[in-house]
Amino acid sequence: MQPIQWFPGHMTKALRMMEENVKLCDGFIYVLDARAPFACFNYKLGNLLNGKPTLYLINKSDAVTERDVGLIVSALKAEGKRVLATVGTNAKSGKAVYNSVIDMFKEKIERNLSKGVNKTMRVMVCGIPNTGKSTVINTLCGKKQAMTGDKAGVTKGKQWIKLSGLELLDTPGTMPPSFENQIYAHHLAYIGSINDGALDIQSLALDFIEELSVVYPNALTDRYGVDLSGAPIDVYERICKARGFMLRGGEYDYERCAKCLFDDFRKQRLGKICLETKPIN
Ligand SMILES: Nc1nc2c(ncn2[C@@H]2O[C@H](COP(=O)(O)OP(=O)(O)O)[C@@H](O)[C@H]2O)c(=O)[nH]1
Ligand SMILES: [Mg+2]
Repeated sequence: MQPIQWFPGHMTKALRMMEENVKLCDGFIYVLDARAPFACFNYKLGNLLNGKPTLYLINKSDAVTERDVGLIVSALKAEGKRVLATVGTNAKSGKAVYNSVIDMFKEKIERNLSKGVNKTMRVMVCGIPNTGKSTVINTLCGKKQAMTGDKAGVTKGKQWIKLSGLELLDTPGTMPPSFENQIYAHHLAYIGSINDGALDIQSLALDFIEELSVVYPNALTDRYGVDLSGAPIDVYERICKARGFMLRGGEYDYERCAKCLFDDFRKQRLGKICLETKPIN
């Protein structure tokens, strides 16, 4: 496996940016990608949310099977987490998220009321890139409401979207992905949560082919009509050939093939693929 690296300075900067907003919030909606949910945690930033109530969304649940969603929900619930499987663009999911968030604050709101305090709970949607945070914000509140704030640059304070009984920060809390666990780092690269520009896409494709050949062998054979014998590079070259990704002189166009492979995976053209139904050590 070709290691994926990241600079610690990025982590520190992202952390500093989030810390200020975290302080203003009573709780969080933490968006995970159902295709690699455990990779979506940044264990180094574990303390960031500081024990405040958090609802974990297993978003993009349409991209994996119901059975896998069930396994992920069970694994996270076993860790004592509040979990909900969602499809970010789905209005029904939006309603379910809203209800779960209200439920999450029930005790706190009652405690406040008994002291004569009527305080609106403030929530931030957070998670690593590309998990669907913006989509969830839009579904939760409707685009119209999200845009009703004052113009950027005019207002200095944070923009909050008012929902019934809640206020939602209108900007997502983007957390840096973690690179400690290289299996997770690879999964994040596959699902598109790590900027492709920072990656060696050809060696990534090779690693992806190797993993898929074991866990979802039919995904590659069904889509590209290739057999999986030999080494991952043999399969890679067979896909190049099957797709016509060849350069003049009979060379393989590995780059184009890699892009096509990840595009197919990310758009679910390889079928429903879940890379993690439980934590990987
Ligand atoms: N299949 C699927 N795609 C989704 C879902 N939620 C969001 N997306 C897509 O995932 C991509 C990233 O979403 P975005 O909200 O921009 O992610 P953010 O970077 O976390 O804000 C977009 O192409 C969305 O349309 C979902 O539940 N299912
Ligand atoms: Mg976004």
